[in-house]
Amino acid sequence: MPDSTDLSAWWMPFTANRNFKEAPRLLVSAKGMFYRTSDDREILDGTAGLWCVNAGHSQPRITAAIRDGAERLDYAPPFQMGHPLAFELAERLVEFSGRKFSQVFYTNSGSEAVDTALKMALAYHRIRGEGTRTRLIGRERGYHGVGFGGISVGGMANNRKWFGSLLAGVDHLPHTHDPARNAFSKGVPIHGAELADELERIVALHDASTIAAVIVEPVAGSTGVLVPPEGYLKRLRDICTRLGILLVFDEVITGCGRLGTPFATDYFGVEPDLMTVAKGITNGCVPMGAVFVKPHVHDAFMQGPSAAIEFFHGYTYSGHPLACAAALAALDVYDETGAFRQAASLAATFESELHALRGKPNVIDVRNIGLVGGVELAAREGQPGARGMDAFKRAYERGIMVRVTGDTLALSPPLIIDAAQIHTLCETLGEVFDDLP
Ligand code: PXG
Repeated sequence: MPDSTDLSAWWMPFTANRNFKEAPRLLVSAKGMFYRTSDDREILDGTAGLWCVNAGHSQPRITAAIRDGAERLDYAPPFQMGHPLAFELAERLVEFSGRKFSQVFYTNSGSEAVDTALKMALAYHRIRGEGTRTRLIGRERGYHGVGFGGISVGGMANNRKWFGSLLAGVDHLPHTHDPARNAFSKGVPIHGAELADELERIVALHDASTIAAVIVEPVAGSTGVLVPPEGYLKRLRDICTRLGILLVFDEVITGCGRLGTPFATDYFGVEPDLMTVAKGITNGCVPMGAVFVKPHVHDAFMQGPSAAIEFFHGYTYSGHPLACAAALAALDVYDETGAFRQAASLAATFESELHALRGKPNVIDVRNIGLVGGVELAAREGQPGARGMDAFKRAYERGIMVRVTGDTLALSPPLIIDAAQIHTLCETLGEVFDDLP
């Protein structure tokens, strides 16, 4: 194990750097459902890395595709140039979306996908002669990555308060967390569809003619797994449609099979105008994100002279050949292994194992949908987040990886998990809670 001085040069993201470097958790290899640590322990991956390795680690077909791809075409510029894999993948992704969307715009991360979608929404209205629509509406407790657009519409105070005045003209819907009515809901909670009507209140304040888009995570992940109340997303959709506001679903974690369907839009039967995707699109193996676009949005851009650039936006690595190779292989694997069906068929087991934690010390809520779970612990007096962090560390010592956000532990295992491994994850968490001060 390197000593702490060897670790100083990497300023780690979203990490208590000094605390981590005193007792580092180093992962040196991974295969299937397991990580291996630098002290040669096996860790059962309860989080698919960071919600991304949906087909399991070091998936041989994806690894081979990346290796072969690197040998064939290392890089190709995406501005006024192209390469075949990027087009092939775009077509496959459109197909993968059930042709709900007609185009994809590539980015390299979820944060970039979000900022791209927001810019697309603003430009869409302007192109159509509705340039007064400049406001963006997010939601309290939302997480949309770390770009200035994403943190502006996002609703997690710590991700915002350090960074100045952010984007102007942003407002927020209330979050949907309602433990008084919905604690220990299995799947979609019953109460709270009316919270979508808050959009009407915001519109009344600003006027619809000033609002470009509403962005929400269909299931909020980073804030601690908030499942949308029954009927909520449909109500948001109806209001947006009625008032000419674009609806963006941020599917960075809900996409690529997490709920047992290709996307949350399929699960809930509610369609956004734009959808942001990342993480599982390449099984987490190469950074990639994408914005999926409905035809009416895309077509609005395709009106001017054909020699004119339609959208002044893009990244050096948009549609990077290695990411495309990884994504194509990931789609093949998802398809051929029936990974999403497996996720769907394990969801009930996952739900009952997770809810068996009800009654353990300090457990104040359990939430779940598909292969996403959240277990919320009561905060220690005057120390929000401390009990959750302690639980996370103890779980890791006992050989399972979970995510912690505040005092909520989140589970989002690779879709290849089996029932016995689900049991191990939940049983181990239960043991951790039994001993946790
Ligand atoms: N949107 C959503 C909904 C996300 O969950 C992003 C955008 C940003 O993606 P990138 O690729 O830029 O990180 C995310 C990322 C957690 C956790 O602990 C979740 C994310 C990232 C880091 C931690 O739940 N999601």
